[in-house]
Amino acid sequence: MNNASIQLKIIELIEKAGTIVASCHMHGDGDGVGSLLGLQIVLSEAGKDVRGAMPDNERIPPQYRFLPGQELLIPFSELPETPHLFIAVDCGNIGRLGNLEEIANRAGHLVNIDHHEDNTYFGDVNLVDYNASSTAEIIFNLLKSKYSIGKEAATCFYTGLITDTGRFKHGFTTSKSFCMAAELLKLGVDPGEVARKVYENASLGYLRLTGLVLSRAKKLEGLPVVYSYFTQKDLKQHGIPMEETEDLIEMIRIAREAKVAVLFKEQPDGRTRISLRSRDEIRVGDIARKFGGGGHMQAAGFTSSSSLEEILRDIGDSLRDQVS
Ligand SMILES: [Mn+2]
Repeated sequence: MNNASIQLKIIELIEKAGTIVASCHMHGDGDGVGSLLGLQIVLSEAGKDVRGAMPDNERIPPQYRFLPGQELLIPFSELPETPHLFIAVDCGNIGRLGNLEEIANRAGHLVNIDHHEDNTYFGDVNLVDYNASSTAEIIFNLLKSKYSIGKEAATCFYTGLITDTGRFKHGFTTSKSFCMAAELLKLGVDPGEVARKVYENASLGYLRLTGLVLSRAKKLEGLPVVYSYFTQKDLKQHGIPMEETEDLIEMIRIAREAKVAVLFKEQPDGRTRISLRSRDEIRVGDIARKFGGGGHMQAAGFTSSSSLEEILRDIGDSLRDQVS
């Protein structure tokens, strides 16, 4: 099936469904949360019984709490056990749905809408476009063919678009991304307001944590890698929840020496979450997958129980394979 017929199939499933459950991936980012909330607003306004939920009842990261539609989100305990339709957005694989995976598996139909290169096509219907800037772009194009989209949903999709493109600078930022932005602005989006809410909304504690992480930044001997770390103790000391650290790696990747930026985040269970960013031809997505993680070619991550030194050595070895 080509994308146009897949779109038609999904609209048909939405139109036929009694109850719909929708979710994004765990540790929701601007694209996941924006796509989910936008989808939920549009379908609710169209009279559909759609219930959006966050995996594992996670809270939405603070920089996205200005987005409309959050009052419509439903806690796990109140979700239907077997919805007619489950829509997973921005999820590379079904495990990314956390505790919602079981509901997705029981649903009459499972629709997978995503743009990750490592998507496993876990749905009965899969609308996956690796060349899309964001899942928000795919969902906006899907929904506008059938439903009306107002300022609130447009603001959600715009947030997905600007965060996943890194404000129109990462790969897959194309003329289509700018055309979509123009369409969303015509629907009433205030780009200044969204940018202020998402990017100029840090707490003082976050600034201090950023300072600490930057002061620890080091270059890996002989390789274009700059890395740093933070611990659970650092988070506690500065009063920062883990979900607020999603963009911290962006400060490391701007180093001229950093073709690869690595941030080690100590998890509550003692393991380490490793965030990776790259530029030029370096594919950190391959490295993350090698160690059981996933993501995009130039923005990926994995979790490990090894020490920081061991992980750095593994990353260095994998990188040498790519560079040589
Ligand atoms: Mn995305």
